[in-house]
Amino acid sequence: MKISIHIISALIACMTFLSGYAQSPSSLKDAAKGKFLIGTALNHNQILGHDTAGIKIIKEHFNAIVAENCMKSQPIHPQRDRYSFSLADKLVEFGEQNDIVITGHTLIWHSQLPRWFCHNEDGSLRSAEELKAIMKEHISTVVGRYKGRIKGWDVVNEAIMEDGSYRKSPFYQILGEEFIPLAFQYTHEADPEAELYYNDYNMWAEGKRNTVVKLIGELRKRGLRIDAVGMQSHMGISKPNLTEYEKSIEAFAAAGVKIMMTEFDMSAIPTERLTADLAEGGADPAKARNPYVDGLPDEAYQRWHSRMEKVWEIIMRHSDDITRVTFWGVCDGDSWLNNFPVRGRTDYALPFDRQHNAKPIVGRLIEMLNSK
Ligand code: 9MR
Repeated sequence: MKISIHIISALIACMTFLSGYAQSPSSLKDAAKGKFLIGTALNHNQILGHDTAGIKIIKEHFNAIVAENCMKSQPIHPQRDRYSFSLADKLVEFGEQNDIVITGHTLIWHSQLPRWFCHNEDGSLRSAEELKAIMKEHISTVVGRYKGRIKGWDVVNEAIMEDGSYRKSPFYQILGEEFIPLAFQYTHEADPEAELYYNDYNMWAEGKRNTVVKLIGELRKRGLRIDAVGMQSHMGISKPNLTEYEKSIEAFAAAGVKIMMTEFDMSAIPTERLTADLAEGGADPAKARNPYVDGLPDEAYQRWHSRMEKVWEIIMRHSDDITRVTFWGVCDGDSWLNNFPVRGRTDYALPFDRQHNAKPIVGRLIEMLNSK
């Protein structure tokens, strides 16, 4: 009798363990719960509902979305007196219907910027007063439209160079560094509840890191809001140096803001390959530019997978300071890296493949998130 009671309690313990195991989260967003949001960027096909397989993945794995393109100034405000909100409206509705956090990308950026924004019809730069009025009108219209529905905005994107100097964009040429605090002020006025972010690529670079830290201090000194810094995190297979990347996370956290990986992806194509093959001569330049057109060799996948793990070890180490990790696209076929730095090539930069299957890295990231 005693023995059978032992056996029963052992069985119960075993079943409890197994059911606990079965319940441990199997999606990225569930595994990341309580740590940070897990996001992805939506393209037109997803926003319009055409990419049904992509949408299924978005709903299953992600609890944050951002527009890959449709909220940038060119698409959303193509002419001075004309806005085009239809895609952006749909993105926001999709987020709300599916209980997904929406962030806005991006208000003030030198790229995908309609020419009229900073230039007069004769090609000359607008006056400071005129540009301020245009920025204010643009920001209050776009941010105001989605007031209370968008958690936070990439207010300014890519304004600082790797050496720490300011990019000589039309905004800078007209207003100097002042265009940044102005943009933060206008955004806050348009939606006082919205979080405000400064977003940039190559944030591992020392010069850029230092100027971003100074910028945070300057905004705060003026009483302006800045909640987080967006480290875009477009990673290469051998660059950047991950120690420098981690130093930037630490520096931004020490400056008192949260950190978000806002455009995470990792090219599987070694950049050195093109240069080396072409330099050797005799190599097929087309092949060097697009080496994995017929599929990613296992060895190249393993290299990508283990570097992803290394980056995510850093992310996990700093998860208390990180509020969101957003991938720049859903599946490999969606990635901008298929057209950069070489047009029309086949890259493998995202956690889901071209057939919409999860790569082994998805399971590994879930495991890493669950074990933290
Ligand atoms: O992924 C975007 C691509 O579809 C656009 O053609 C490109 C235009 O510049 O912008 C890409 O997204 C960029 C993002 O908005 C800002 N950081 C760099 C991203 C990749 O270029």
